[in-house]
Amino acid sequence: MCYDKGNEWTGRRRSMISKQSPLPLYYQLEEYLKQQIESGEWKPGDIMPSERELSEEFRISRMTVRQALTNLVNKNILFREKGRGTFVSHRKFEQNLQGLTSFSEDMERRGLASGSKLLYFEQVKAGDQVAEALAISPGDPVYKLKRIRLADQEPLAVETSYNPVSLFPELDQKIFEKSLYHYIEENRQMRISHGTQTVEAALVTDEDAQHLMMEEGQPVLLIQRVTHLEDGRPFELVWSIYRGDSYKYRIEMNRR
Ligand code: 16G
Repeated sequence: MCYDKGNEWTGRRRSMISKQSPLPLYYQLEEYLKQQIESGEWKPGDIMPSERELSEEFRISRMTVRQALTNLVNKNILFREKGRGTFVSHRKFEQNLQGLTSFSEDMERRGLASGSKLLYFEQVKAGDQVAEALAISPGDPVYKLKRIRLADQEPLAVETSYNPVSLFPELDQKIFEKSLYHYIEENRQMRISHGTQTVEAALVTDEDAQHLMMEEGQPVLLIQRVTHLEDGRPFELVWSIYRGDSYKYRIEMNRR
């Protein structure tokens, strides 16, 4: 992290906190630090200056600094590690629960480059659960694949999908290295219409922790989706595991 950027910067920073302002000092510092993080000056994983450094830097009490840092920790913008210090948290992507979008579309909307790393791609016989979700018979062939979904090269999710071979006999791994939804709608000219999704909390497995560059046992969001074509046929059953520190869902609610 570029904490010490020389005297000019130090002076500019100090002037961000004004004792003349009607706003409380902790709040001014909190807003200032938040803005530095949002602008990318401090990046996820960066260590924050210590309370002592900040209090000397901004000429405010350590109590005030502590309050600003604690508020940012409570908002998950920063996190503390015992004996190590305070760090900038990973960006949390907010995902609206209305609308049926693909990972590629979600990333594009955020101005990020979406990517996929295919871990495996194979044809297997559908088990009972998969067959039921995809409205096929047990034993029917399905594609089974697992891919790491990347946002600007950073792993954000791991997805395990099942797709009926009968619907797409020609699918190959190249399609999953890009966008499945794009392929279905643009190349196959089929219409994706609706889906059902559940979201639950889980702890990451050792294997997925490695894919997502997380510590094992950390929280993740486990999302299961079944998606249908316009004629009602289900074309995918997907389990997505999103980093708990990177993703949150937003639900708009109307009372009536
Ligand atoms: C999203 C979907 C997943 C779908 C994929 C298609 C969730 C939780 N899951 O990741 O079900 O298969 O998008 O993405 O949103 P693609 O078109 O980029 O391949």
